Amino acid sequence: MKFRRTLLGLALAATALGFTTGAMAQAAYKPEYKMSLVLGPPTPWGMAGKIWADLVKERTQGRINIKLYPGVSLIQGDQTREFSALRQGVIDMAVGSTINWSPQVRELNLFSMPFLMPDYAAIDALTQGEVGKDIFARLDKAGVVPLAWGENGYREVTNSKRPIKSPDDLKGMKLRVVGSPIFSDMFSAMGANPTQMSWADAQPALASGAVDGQENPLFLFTVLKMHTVGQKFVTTWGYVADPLIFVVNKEIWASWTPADQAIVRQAAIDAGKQEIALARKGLTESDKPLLKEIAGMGVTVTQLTPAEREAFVKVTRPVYAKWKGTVGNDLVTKAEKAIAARPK
Ligand code: X2X
Repeated sequence: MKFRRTLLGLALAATALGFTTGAMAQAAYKPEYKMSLVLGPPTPWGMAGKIWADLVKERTQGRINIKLYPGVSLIQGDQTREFSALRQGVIDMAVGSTINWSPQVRELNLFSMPFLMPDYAAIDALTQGEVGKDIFARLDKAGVVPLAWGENGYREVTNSKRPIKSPDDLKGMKLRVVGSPIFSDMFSAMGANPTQMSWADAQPALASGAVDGQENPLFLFTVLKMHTVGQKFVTTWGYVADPLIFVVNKEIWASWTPADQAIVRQAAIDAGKQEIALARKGLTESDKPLLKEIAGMGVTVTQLTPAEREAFVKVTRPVYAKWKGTVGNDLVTKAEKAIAARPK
């Protein structure tokens, strides 16, 4: 009898304790978490955020409630400040592009090295392999909690002037480029006239003709109807693809129970998988329906032959060599090996 009473007492104490820790943790949760994104739904990038937030809400029964802030509105559209804002807690979580965080984490420039990743299997060989783990360790050290990979995609060049088939066609062309210096280096090496600006500034600049062209994944072309702002020429050259990374601010992460951390992590992994499929839709099928859709908008779509592509590879080799040192020789060599060994 005495034994039974002790057991009961223990059980009651444990329940009370469990209740208290649960309630304390609960109290530390914010009513709403702020997720930063550059592109909102219906782009694949925006869907990455939405799917993640929806899964988390559902699986935590609303304990973790996330609001999307597309257009990097928490930092007034200045996407190159997103990583610092995440670290400082101005932003609670984000699905961000490797390009936008590379000013703070130089290793992320790996994915922007010209013609490093010839196909989707090459991207996967990096993000899903040892290189991906190295990059996550680096991000952790830089002060955020990395959870999963997504994809913005292959960045193809569009312009209002002429079909681009060779570096000569780029001569003097004024192109908007993202805020990482490797892009200015590449486009200067190809003979173009690159100007760095945020995506928020790029849209009016395209509309007014202040710039002749830009480069971004093609779903953005159709979502924004870029042919209506004079973008009549598209060249698919697959020179660079930017992955997306799902991350959480470290203090926010630490405020969640281990069970909720596991839910948020798994939801990011699931959302990333779904989103990568969306990002590749229309581009991985053999007849590339997305290119047909763009051609149907009255746009000239130029698909480079291997020989034409090679001319661009050649003029950007010095940029590759220079940035190999900046990114880190060991990491780039590891990436080159992983790509060479990818399943084809
Ligand atoms: O600014 C861009 O071009 C965009 C939307 O692709 C990124 O945020 C990297």
